[in-house]
Amino acid sequence: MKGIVFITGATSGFGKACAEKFASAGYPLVITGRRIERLEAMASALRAEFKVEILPLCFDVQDKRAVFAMAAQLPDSWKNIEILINNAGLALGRDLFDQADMADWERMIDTNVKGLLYVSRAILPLMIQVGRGHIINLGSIAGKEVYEKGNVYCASKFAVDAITKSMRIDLLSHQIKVTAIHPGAAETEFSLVRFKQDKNAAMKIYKGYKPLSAEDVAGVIFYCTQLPAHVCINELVISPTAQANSYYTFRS
Ligand code: NDP
Ligand code: 8X3
Repeated sequence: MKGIVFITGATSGFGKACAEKFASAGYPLVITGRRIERLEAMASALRAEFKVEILPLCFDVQDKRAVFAMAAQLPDSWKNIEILINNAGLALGRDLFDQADMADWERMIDTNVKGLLYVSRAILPLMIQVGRGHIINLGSIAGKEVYEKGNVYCASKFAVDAITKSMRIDLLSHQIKVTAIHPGAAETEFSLVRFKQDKNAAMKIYKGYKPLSAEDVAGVIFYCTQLPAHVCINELVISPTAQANSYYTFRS
């Protein structure tokens, strides 16, 4: 029997593609997000297509109480969590530091940093009890190099990078693997969210080259989880071939 995969931000993009990838390989899944109608539709579709158990859970990762209540209420049969994919996250705005909306800053920090911390702390006792586990944190190339108007989004992903490294050290004695995945430009709902539903601004990001797809990233995440117990990929930076780093993208 395969261990359970717990995915945050499973209603869209990388999280949804991970849900499909792991379900197709026979893993039982906990899929989470704030949009309950999407979670329920996905759960029905994945159960029907792949004959796997799916538990949809609706909560906001920013809400510490809700996160810990969710973990406390997990039915016993859903406690054998082997893989946690800390994927829920967002960018809001692309503005100069002195002009950015501070409410956007707060939401990015609350979601990308504090949300990841809450979910990890809530789920970790289950992994520690079983004596194994693998945590995958979604960072970004924005957490490797700061770019203009990236300010707090970049900072939140630098934090994910640092948290991943310190988790790996502090969880050594529990033999829990910790991996950071740092994608470059990938076409998901990410830019629509960042530009607050402005479709033109969102589409411009992906013009003139082939961005990563959610499935590209999910495939890499899946690969990282399939290695022998003594092998851990610490981090991977993945970009479209047309993108060298945060500054250089070749557009036709
Ligand atoms: P999407 O916008 O397609 O998906 C984001 C997911 O996060 C959604 O399922 C959303 O679910 C969930 N989410 C957002 N806020 C919350 C919250 N407060 N509580 C619970 N769930 C939340 O984006 P991506 O798939 O592209 O992004 C996934 C991760 O990858 C993010 O951490 C992002 O920063 C990172 N990333 C993305 C890149 C890209 O170019 N696309 C590149 C590098 C990293 P719901 O709205 O239902 O709550
Ligand atoms: C998303 C990639 O380059 O837009 O994390 O910051 S980027």
